[in-house]
Amino acid sequence: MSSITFPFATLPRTGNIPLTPVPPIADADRKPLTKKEISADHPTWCPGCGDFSVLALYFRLIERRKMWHEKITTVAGIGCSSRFPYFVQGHGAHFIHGRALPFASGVSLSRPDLHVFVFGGDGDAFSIGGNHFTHTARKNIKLTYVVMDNQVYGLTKNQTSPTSPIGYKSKTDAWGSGDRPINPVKQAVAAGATFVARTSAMNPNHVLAMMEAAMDHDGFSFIQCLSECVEFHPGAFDAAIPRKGGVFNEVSKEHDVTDEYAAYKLADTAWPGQFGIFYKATRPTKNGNEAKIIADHRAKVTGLADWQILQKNFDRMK
Ligand SMILES: Cc1ncc(C[n+]2csc(CCOP(=O)(O)OP(=O)(O)O)c2C)c(N)n1
Ligand code: SF4
Ligand SMILES: [Mg+2]
Repeated sequence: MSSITFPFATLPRTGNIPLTPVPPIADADRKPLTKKEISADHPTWCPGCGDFSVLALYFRLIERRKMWHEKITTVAGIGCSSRFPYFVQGHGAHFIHGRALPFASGVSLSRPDLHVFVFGGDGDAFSIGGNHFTHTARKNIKLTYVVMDNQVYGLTKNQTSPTSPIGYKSKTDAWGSGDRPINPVKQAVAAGATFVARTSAMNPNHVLAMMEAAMDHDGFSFIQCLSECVEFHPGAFDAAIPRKGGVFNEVSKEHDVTDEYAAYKLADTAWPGQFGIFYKATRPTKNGNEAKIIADHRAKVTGLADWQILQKNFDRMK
């Protein structure tokens, strides 16, 4: 048997080599991450799937806004759309079906300095994750949630989703769905989301503008992004695509985004509806509330390390 020579075996053993300190680079001098640096595996979506566009725009957002790896977290649940974090070279998690928001809430509350982005599908958000959607919205946790709404369960190959239109034929409704679909914008406004927008993956500039506005919002920002499933629900959004004879109606500049009832009414516009920011409000965030509780408490117990404060709390609960 021939012997294998490990190349480093010939290097002299030097013990602990002191590292040369590297001066930190000021943010202003750092180059933005490029698509090459932030993209991971080749996306495994079907050719033509609307989700490709959302991913490409997320990369553009990261580059445009000069966000670096240590400042972004990308979280998702389970579904075709929720494969998103696999394709992002960065911190994040492809979590449990419907549980992306609780996970992301923990990240946001413990690291309020991060931009937390959550991506997922209509099933993930409004079926199994429906309760989490409501509570994350009402608690106004600072994160951006982009629901890639294809009006179907794509990953599991064509079941009716909470946003499927009446009459939609699927494996679970062979004769056509008879259930009234939920309206994601109304759902978000009613739950207490403080930023609510609607866009379409077929309009890249608009998606980017909505993502930028959402990430700049201090609170729970929600975007319903129509994203076509070309495999199981092709043509679902043609009515909003001008080159297919549809109309992309943007929310009028006269719309008062602070008026909750106006947002609700606007969300009832006949299909394919309107696109833009429906609602935006300034309300205390859970991040802010918790930071205050922590600061007040720390002020009362000066001289103690965080672990000692925790220990004291546990002792008090005995
Ligand atoms: C707890 C649990 N229940 C059910 C499933 C099966 N499942 C995986 S994805 C999915 C629905 C996906 O639909 P959606 O969230 O709309 O994402 P899409 O695939 O359409 O992007 C379901 C029911 C699962 N993975 N885990
Ligand atoms: S099944 Fe539909 S949602 Fe899933 S990757 Fe294919 S086109 Fe996209
Ligand atoms: Mg879906």
